[in-house]
Order: sequence, then C-alpha cells, then structure tokens
Amino acid sequence: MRPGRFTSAVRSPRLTSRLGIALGVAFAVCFVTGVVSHLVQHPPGWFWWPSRPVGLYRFTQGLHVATGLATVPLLGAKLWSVYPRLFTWPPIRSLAHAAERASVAVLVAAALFQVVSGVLNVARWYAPMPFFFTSAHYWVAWLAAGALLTHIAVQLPVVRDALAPDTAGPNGNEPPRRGLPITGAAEPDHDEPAHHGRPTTGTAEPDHDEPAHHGRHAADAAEPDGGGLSRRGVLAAVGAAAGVITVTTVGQTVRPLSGLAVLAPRLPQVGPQGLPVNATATGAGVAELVRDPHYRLALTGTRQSLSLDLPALAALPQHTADLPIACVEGWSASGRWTGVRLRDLVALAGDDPDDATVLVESLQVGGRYRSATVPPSHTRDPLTLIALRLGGEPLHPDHGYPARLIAPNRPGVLQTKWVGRITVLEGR
Ligand SMILES: Nc1nc2c(c(=O)[nH]1)N[C@H]1C(S)=C(S)[C@@H](COP(=O)(O)O)O[C@H]1N2
Ligand SMILES: [Mo]
Repeated sequence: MRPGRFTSAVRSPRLTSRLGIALGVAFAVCFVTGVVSHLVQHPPGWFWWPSRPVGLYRFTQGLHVATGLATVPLLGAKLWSVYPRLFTWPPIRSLAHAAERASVAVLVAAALFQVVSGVLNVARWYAPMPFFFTSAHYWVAWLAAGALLTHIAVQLPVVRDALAPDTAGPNGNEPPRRGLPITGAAEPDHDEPAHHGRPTTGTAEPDHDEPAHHGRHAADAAEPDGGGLSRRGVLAAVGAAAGVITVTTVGQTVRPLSGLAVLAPRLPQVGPQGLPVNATATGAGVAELVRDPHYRLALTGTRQSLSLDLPALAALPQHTADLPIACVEGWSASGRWTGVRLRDLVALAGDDPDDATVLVESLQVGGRYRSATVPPSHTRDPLTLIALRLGGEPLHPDHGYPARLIAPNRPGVLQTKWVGRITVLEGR
C-alpha cells in the first residue's frame, strides 16, 4: 500500500484533469436536465414550462439519461486515476485538508449513488433500492453538485497547472513522477517564493516529500514502464466505452438507432400498437374496470358537472396529433393519437379553455401516477387530447383504454391512462 507500489505511469494530474473536465461537463448537463425534469413534475409557483416544442422534454430527458449512462466509464476511470491517493501518508495533514478530504468522500459517494440508482431505475430493478428512487435521486443530486463545486474550487489551480501548455519542461522527457499529487491539496506554484500567507483556498500545501516538480507534463503518449496503455490510450478507451454505451442505448429514444440499442430496456416501436408500455392494465389493476360497459367520464367544471359515455365522447369533434410518450426512464416513442381536445371539454363544462388548471384522474385506484395536473399552458394547447384512439384504432388497454391524456412536451408520468375523471380546479 505504499505509494511506490502503484506503478502505472499513465496516472497523472494531466490525465485526471482531462477526465475530470469531461466528467464535470457530463455531470452538469445531467444535473440541469434532471432538475428540469423534477421541476416539470413538481412545479413550484414560479416555474413555467411551455407546451411547445412538443418534443423538448423528450430531448432533455433523453439527454439526461444518455449523459448519465456515459458517466459510468468516465467516473470509473476518474476514480481509478486517483485511488492510490487513498493510501498516502499521513492521511490527514491539517484541518483544511481533512475538510477537503471529507468533501471528496461525499462527492464520490454521491456520484456513485447517482450512477448506480439511475442505472437501476432505467433497468426498472427496484429491489436493491429500499427507498423511493425519485426523491433519493433528486436530493443526492444536490449533494453531489455541492460537493462537486467545492472540489472544483479546490482543484482548479491543480487542473490549470496540469493542463498548462508548457507540456515539455526542461526535463520533459522524464517519465511522469509517481506518488500522484492529484487530489487532496493544491500544489504550490513553482515560481512563487513564499509558501506562507498565500490567500488561496486554504488547502494548498506543498508536497515536501516530492522532489521532482518537472517532467510532470510528460507527453500524453507517455508509455508505462511495462507496456500497456498510454495516457492517450486510456482517454481513447474511456471515450470508446462511453461511445459504445451511448450507441447501444440511445436508440431507445432516437428511433433510427433503435437497431443498435441492444442494451436499452425499451425500444420505441416494440409494444402493443407499436408503442412501448410502462404500466400494463393488469399491472395497474384496471383490466376489468376498463371493460365496464357502464364507463362514464366524469367531467366537473367550477360551476357544473357532466357525465360522458364513450359514444358521447366519440360524438364530440375529434382531432389527431402526433405526440411522443417520453418516459423519465429515458425511452420515448411517437404515436398518432386521436380524441377530444381537453380545451373543448373544459369549454363544455362551462369554463374558460384558455385559462384552466385541470386535474386528470385515472380509474386506477392506487398508484403514484394515477392522476396529473394540467396547467393552463397545456390545457389551452389544441394538441392536448383526451385520446380515444392510437394509430387509428381504439386504444389498447395497456395504452389507456377507454381514454387517456396525451399532451405535448410532458413527461410520460404525467400522461395519465384510463382516465375516469376530469376536474377543472381553477378556471374563469
Ligand atoms: N393511470 C396511470 N397512468 C400512467 C401511468 C400509470 O402508472 N398509471 N404510467 C405513466 C408512465 S410512467 C408512462 S411513461 C406512460 C406510458 O404510457 P404507455 O404505457 O401508453 O406507453 O404512462 C403514464 N400514465
Ligand atoms: Mo414513465
């Protein structure tokens, strides 16, 4: 466990910096798109999400899952490039160093949790997660973001130094030094005479036991002693792994690539009526209910209530829209939906279709996704339908027969199936 035992010469601040930047970019995209998804599903008062472009959420959530999956090899390589630091001695050099170490521990734990829980969710394997995935994944994201910002602030000088263009110093041909001055403490600037009283982040401490400060910028192609991968080779392998993961999964949302999506749990065109299914009618416990010949859609306005049977719904003006189901799990698929405009139903109930917040409820008795609120931006949109048909046929029971909500630019979880009740919550 002595530092000298870690003989891979490709580990260096430069490699770690490169991996760190790639990881930081992927994490930032993943974080922002994830927060957007959370806000759309749990909108606070100040938040507004448009109904157009119809596929915007499909894009942001596809990006969220794709960047999250691409993070897997990046994170693995980044941890590999720094893990010998775990065995440096003494493990803690000062209070500031201890605090920095603790923030790295939080970052590593949070990042691993996000990647593992995200992959489990995409695979719909909930058994190893004895907690509610959505809340945990959301809050740990903030933990990771905070720890990451701290980490970036502390390591920025090291990264800047490691990636400085003076790659070949006076001893540029020396092999990169071992002992890995990577995490934990920012290194001193060599041309700075005084090491005391520097107004830096507080953790900057010279490595007194590190004699060789030159040659750290050895060429990217540096060969390790015993052959094997060069530094550039490591980066290429990590990039290739991320590329393979992307190519074998992104077809779950990018239909032309679906033939390559061997690792994707869902394919855009596979399912009843050529569309994947999230919860089946049987799984949701509504298989009998939806076949009830006495089915009525209960429509409640702020001033009056109506009850519509299927022939009455079919007698209302029918409209057709091509809209995607974009599941938070990363798959998405477009369907051709036909049915009644939600705004027409609001008007039928005597409320203003341009300014109504609507609660849509399923025949499903329990379940987290049995109801959804439609804000005025989406109620008003003529593409928002209570769909009765998919691809010209009556809805398959698994797609929400007898009626389902389908609205533009919304997460799949908000596209309520087996609709039994529509209530105008606020209107004019
Ligand atoms: N009542 C009800 N509606 C629901 C769900 C549900 O569990 N119950 N799942 C939602 C989710 S998570 C998705 S992705 C879409 C999927 O629609 P599909 O099965 O028709 O593709 O339905 C949504 N509507
Ligand atoms: Mo979903």
